[in-house]
Amino acid sequence: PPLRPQTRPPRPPPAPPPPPAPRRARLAPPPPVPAAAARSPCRPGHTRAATAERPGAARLRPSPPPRAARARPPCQPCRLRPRIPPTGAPFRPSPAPGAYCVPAARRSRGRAPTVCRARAGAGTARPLCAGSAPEPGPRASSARVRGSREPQRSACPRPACPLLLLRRQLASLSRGSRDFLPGQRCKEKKYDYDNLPRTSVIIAFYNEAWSTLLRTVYSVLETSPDILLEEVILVDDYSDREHLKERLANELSGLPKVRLIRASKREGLVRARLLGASVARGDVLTFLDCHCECHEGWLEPLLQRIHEEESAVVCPVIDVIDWNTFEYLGNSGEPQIGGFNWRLVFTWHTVPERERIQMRSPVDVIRSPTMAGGLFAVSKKYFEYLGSYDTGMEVWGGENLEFSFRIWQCGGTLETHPCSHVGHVFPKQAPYSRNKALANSVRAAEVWMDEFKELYYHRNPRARLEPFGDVTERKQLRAKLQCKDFKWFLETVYPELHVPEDRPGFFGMLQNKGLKDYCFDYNPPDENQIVGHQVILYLCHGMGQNQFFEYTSQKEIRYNTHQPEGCIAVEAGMDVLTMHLCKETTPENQKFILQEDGSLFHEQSQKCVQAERKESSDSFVPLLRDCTSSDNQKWFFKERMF
Ligand SMILES: [Mn+2]
Repeated sequence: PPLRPQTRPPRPPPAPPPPPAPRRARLAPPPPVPAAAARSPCRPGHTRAATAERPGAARLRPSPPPRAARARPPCQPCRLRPRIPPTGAPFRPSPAPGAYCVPAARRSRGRAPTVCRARAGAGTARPLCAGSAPEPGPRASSARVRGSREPQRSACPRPACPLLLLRRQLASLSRGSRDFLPGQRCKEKKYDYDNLPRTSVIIAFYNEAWSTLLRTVYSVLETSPDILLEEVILVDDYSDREHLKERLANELSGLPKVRLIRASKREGLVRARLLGASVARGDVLTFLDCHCECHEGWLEPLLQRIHEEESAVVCPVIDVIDWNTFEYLGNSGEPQIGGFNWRLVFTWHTVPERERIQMRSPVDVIRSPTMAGGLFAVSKKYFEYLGSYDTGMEVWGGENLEFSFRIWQCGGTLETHPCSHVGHVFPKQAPYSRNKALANSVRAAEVWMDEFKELYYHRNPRARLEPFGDVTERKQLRAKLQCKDFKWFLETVYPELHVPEDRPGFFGMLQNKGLKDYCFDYNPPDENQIVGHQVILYLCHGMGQNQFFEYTSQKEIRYNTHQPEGCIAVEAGMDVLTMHLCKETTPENQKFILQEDGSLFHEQSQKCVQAERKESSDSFVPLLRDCTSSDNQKWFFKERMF
C-alpha cells in the first residue's frame, strides 16, 4: 500500500497529564557537564558553540541576550554542514562556511566567477570543526572581501548546484514551519551523543528525479550530527534514467560519507534495501525513501530509543511535502499511528486513549500497530535476528505490513517518535509498477495471519488466485523465533480493529433476485471519508472491494473493507440507503433483518429494501418500499463469482 497523505480527523480533547507508567527500562538523562569539563578543550568531533544557546536555538529565539555575561558553553558534537539560516534570514548562497558553493577566488587569486564545488575528500568525512573550534577565519573574510551584497542568485549554474535549491527550500521551511516543528519539549531533550549508536542511512531509488533524490541526501547530511552518522548508502535499483548514471556518481563523489552502490539487475525495493543493508557499517540501519527531507533533530530521538531498547523499531513522524509545489506542509499536533483494513491496505489513525495513558510524556514514543512504509530505524543486529526483509517480495507494496506483523509477533515493538520529523513527497504515481503488491500482501497473510487470512481473502477474492511463491522459509523463521499468533496481535496490539464475523452465507456480494446481475455497491469518492453517500446497485463484479458487505449477528449490513467501517442506514423519513459509521451498539436506523425468503426488512421503518431503476436514468438503486412478494425485494449473499 502506498503512503497516503495523512488526513486528520478532528483532534480529540487534550488528554489529562498521564500518570507515570514505568513501561520500559529507560536510560537516565545524561549528567550535566561539570564546570571543569566546560573549561577543558573539546574532544575531536566536538566543538564549543559560540554562545550557550543550543544548536538551532537561533530559529526559536532570533535575538539571544548579549554574550558577555555567559559561561562557556558545553561541547557539542560537530555538524557536518552549516546550519540552516535562522528564521527570516535572507538566503545567501555562498558566504556560509563550508557551503558547497565557495568563491573560486579562495583557490585561485584571479577574478574567477563563483563556482560550484562539492567538498572534497569522498569517504573521509571531516567535520567542519574537527580539531578545534572554528574561528571566524579565511572563508568569512574572503566572503567579506567579495562583498556581503552578493546577489540572491549566485553565479552557480543551477543544474550543477542543486544545493542552492535545497538550501532555499530549507530556508523557507524554517520560516513557515513554526506550527509543526516538534514542540519545545523536543528541543529541550538532551542526548548522550557519545553513547548513542551510529547509523547507516539507506536510500534505495529507482528512476527518481534528480532534485528529490539529492534533496534527500543533502538533508540527511545537513541535519545529522556527524558523530551519529556512519554513512549514507544510496542503492540504485537498476535505474535507466540518464541523470542517475555518471552525473549522479560525479555529484556524490564529492560528498563525505556518501556511498553509491548499484544493483546489476532490477531487484525491487525490498531487495535493493537489503543490498544496502548488507554493506552497511553502522550499528543502526535507518531506511529512508528517496524523496524525503529530514528535519533538524530527526535522527537523535530514533537512535536514543534504539539505544534504550534494541528491539524497538522506530519511525519518524512523516510530514507531507506537496507534490506540486514542494512546499513543506508538515503535520501539526499529535502524530498519527498506522493500522490497516481487511483488504490489507495501510490506514492512519489518531492515537488511541489506551496508548495515550501509557505515554509518560508528550515526547515519549507512541506504539503503532503498523508502519506506513519505508521510513524507520532499526538495530542492524535486531533486523538480522528478525529475518530482515522477505526476499520473496517483489518490487514494492505489502512489505510494510509484513514487517510490522513480524516485529510485533516476534517480540519487538514498532513505535513512532513524536520528536523525529521527516518530510516525504507523496507521489501521485509511483515510478515503479505496483502489480506485485498483491502477491506481497498474500505472502504476509499466508505467513503471519493464521485463520484471519480468510477475512482478507473474502474481501479480495482475486488474492486467492495470485501466485505468491514459496513461503516455507518464512514460516520456518516464524517457528524458529517462536513468534506469537495473529490473534494475540489483534487483541494486544490493535484492539481498535473490528474483527468481522464473516458467518457462512452472510458476506460477499449482496445480489438481487429480480434484477439479477445487480449487487449492492458503494464507492466513496474519498477513501478517507467513507460516510454520507448513497448505496447504489451495480453489475456484480465478484472482486470484493466496493461490493463487499457483511451481514452481522447485530443486524448490521457492514461495509468493512475500509477503516473506519461503514454501516448501511436509512435516515428517518427517507427511502434511500446511506452509509453511516458503525457504532458499538447498533442504532435503530441501521438494523435490518435478512429473512429466510430473502427479504431485507428495515426494522425502524417496517419496510423492505427493493431494487429499482433510478428516475430518468439507466442506473439502479436499493430503496425502502412497502413489503411485497416481488423478486426485486429478494436478496442473497454470494461469496464469489465462480
Ligand atoms: Mn515514498
